[in-house]
Amino acid sequence: MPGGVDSPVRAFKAVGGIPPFIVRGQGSRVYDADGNEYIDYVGSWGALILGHSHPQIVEAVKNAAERGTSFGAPTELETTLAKMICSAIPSIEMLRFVNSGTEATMTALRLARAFTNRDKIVKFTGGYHGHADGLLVKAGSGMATLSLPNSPGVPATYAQNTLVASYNDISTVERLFKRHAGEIAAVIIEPVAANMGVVPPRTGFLDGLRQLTSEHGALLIFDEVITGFRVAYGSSQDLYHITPDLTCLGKIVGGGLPVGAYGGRREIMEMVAPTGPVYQAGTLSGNPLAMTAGIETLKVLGQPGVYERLNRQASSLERGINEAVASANLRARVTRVSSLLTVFFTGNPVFDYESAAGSDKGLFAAFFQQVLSRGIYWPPSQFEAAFISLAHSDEDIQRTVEAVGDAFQYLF
Ligand code: KE4
Repeated sequence: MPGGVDSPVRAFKAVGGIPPFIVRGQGSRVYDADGNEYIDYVGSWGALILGHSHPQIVEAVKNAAERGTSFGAPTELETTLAKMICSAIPSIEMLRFVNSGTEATMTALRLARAFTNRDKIVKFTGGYHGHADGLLVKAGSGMATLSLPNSPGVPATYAQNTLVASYNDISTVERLFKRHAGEIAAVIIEPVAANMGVVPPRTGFLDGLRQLTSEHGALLIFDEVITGFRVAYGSSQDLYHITPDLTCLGKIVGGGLPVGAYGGRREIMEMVAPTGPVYQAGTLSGNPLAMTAGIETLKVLGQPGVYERLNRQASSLERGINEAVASANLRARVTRVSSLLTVFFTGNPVFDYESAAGSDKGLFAAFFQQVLSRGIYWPPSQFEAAFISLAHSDEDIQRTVEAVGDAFQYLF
């Protein structure tokens, strides 16, 4: 297996050392093959917002498995989860389940091109939307981690239809619409950037995108694979009061099993086969186990007080780390949106990929190794988000703050 992993970021190339091989997860903890225990802030890259092996999910998935793992035929489970998502996110009038966030964004772009009859799309430097060919242009996440701004193997003909703007700079989008009037099918954005590290949208930025895309007959696609059901039950579009034309989901809606979804305005979604000509299919799409895990996850997230608790825990972690930064007199800063946060090792403000990339990645790597040795499993890249789950206790947060403080004292 290339790098011994099934996804590049897991190989720890950016932070050094051999990654622990995980054998079990329970609540906020993961355990490796050498018997070490860690407080986990990766949480399967955000999917496990309830924590590992949540009893309600495990029980439901076990029962579902006894009834069969996949049929390749319609089931009521898919409709149930679809209805839960549509009622949580009103801009999604119809949706289709797929097996990953990549499939969701790839299909959303195909659909946008078919609906508008245009070829070009706009993404943002440092935005990551999965590994579909046309999106591996100046991408974030693992590509930024490995300093691979673009990927070989993507034909120039694909890449030339992907235009790149700067996150939080609406003028760079305006210029693209002026230069390519009538050619842009869609703008795809992570409403809260999380694949350059966590970078919140500046006031007015998302509104500006909504206005520009509407004026120019282009679709606005919110890639909420990370932020969907993470930053609020209604996702980013509820938090920032923006209505996109299409939304992509993943991670949380699968409750730890492989799921992606794309959805939006009915008139657009009805173009998807078999009701329309835009083809997309999948053997295991909407499979009973993933649907069951998703349904149980959203049942828990829909309960009162859940997001208040997530945000409270994340806020106390942010406060504790900021205090540790101050007492170590460090050039570092924490950015946080709800229960997503990143520690950037820079003294400058971070508002886009360039400023995020100005962080000291060597310091980040040293920080990562120090907290790992103190039992904290932090995301192994400066360009990723740390995820707080409902399972992270006050004691977990306190222990993490102490470990971070000790690491800073040791390092600086
Ligand atoms: P997947 O194909 O990995 O399920 O989803 C792709 C994707 C799409 N959109 C956004 C905003 C995403 O963050 C992702 C995937 N996220 C990364 C972590 N930043 C997955 C972890 C990995 O690549 O191993």
